[in-house]
Amino acid sequence: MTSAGGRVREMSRELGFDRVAFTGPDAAVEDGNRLASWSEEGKSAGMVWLTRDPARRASPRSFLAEARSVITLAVSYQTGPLPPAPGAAYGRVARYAWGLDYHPAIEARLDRFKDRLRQEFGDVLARPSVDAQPFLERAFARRAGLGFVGKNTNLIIPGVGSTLFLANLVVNLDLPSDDVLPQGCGSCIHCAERCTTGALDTPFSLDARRCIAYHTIENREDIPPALRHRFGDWLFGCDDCQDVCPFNARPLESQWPEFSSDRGPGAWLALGDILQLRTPEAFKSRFAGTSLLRSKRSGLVRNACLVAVHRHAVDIVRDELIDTVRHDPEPLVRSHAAWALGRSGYSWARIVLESARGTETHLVVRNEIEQAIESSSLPPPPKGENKHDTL
Ligand code: B12
Ligand code: SF4
Ligand code: SF4
Repeated sequence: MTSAGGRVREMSRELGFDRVAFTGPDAAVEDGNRLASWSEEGKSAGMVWLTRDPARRASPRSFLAEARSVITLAVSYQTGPLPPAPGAAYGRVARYAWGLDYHPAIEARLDRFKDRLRQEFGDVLARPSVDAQPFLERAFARRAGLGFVGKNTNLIIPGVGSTLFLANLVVNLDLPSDDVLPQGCGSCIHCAERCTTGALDTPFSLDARRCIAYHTIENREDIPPALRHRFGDWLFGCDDCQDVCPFNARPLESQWPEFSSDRGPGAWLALGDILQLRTPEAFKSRFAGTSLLRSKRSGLVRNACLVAVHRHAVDIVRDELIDTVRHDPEPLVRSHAAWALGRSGYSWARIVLESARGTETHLVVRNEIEQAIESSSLPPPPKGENKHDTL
């Protein structure tokens, strides 16, 4: 007869998860301390929600008091190689967001998983989690031996890679804990070398203040000026530290149609289209059902301004940028449009900035315009200024 653990493993495969492993509810206590010291160092940047109660994130009992085991699950979102950019005026989307938003896609399968557990084991209590619960998903996955945590802080599963989503079911069933996997990075430091902003200067500890993924997805404010010229092509998220990882050289392909590019934004988005999204409604209807909603309209349009400079596309999206600096409703966005115009080095851009200075009423934006006018007398950034430009 198949054991309870064996049956749960079979179910996870039948429901399309690529890997499964079990651990106990108290496995990640130390990781809660890690989270606390990480945030004390300031590395959580503006993600206050993440660091409010580290001990709570390390214990699934906070959302299921009867928890006896954690079923940790992984599903690949790898859907083939990066296609070439359709043109210069395009920004890159991180791979995890190419298809539909992963939360509802995974939650639907976890709901079916819950039903199957009840059919098999009777009145089982099961609480699903994909980001929605305060839960250290990587820590539990590592403790369960689902994979190991790499120096880039991602969970890596040998034979799968790290381009995977994690999900969990916390249950009141007793399941046998799996063995922890040995750390597999060895002397490799490719991810830290590749990270253009220095966010991985300390291995295993990402500094979100310097992370492109943090700024392009989570940061609702200014991109720090000192980092702006290091963002490369990234419009939403960043895959640099995963693209160079040897464990992603032959990744496991995703079997989930939800993650395919033709269901979502895909790898590249036209900057001109993004720069024209003037209202939250227009943004929501363009990106409904995708992960891009997370950045909000103002975040994505702000990011597009930066990418236009990196891809030497300011002249191509000239009309859209002029309209943005003059008419975008958010000061945040107008500021970044001014920065982009200032960095472009075009004489027409300087004229636009001078006229915007005359009409701009927001003090912070006016300062940004002043600085942009000053920097516009400098020569434009040479092609390839960013050593990782993919142009
Ligand atoms: C906040 C968050 C972010 C933040 C901060 C990321 C970070 N590294 O902390 C930002 C916005 C930057 C981000 C970016 C990305 N994210 Co994110 N993010 C999260 C979220 C919601 C919480 C992560 C967290 O708690 N961070 C705090 C730090 C301190 O915790 P941690 O990295 O998880 O590490 C803990 C343990 O792993 C352990 N640990 C870590 N290293 C080591 C080393 C040793 C030796 C030991 C003993 C322990 C240990 O201790 C840590 C603290 O408890 C999780 C979902 C969740 N609820 O867990 C998704 C999650 C981590 N993100 C995910 C993804 C896909 C991404 C991106 C790839 C998206 C993209 N392409 O832009 C990038 C990857 C950037 C990177 N290099 O990490 C996936 C990761 C899958 C994977 N293979 O690991 C998750 C799990 C979402 C999911 N359900 O699939 N993310
Ligand atoms: S996601 Fe990008 S910026 Fe963030 S640590 Fe990885 S390479 Fe660096
Ligand atoms: S690139 Fe190298 S050091 Fe970084 S996570 Fe992958 S194996 Fe580890």
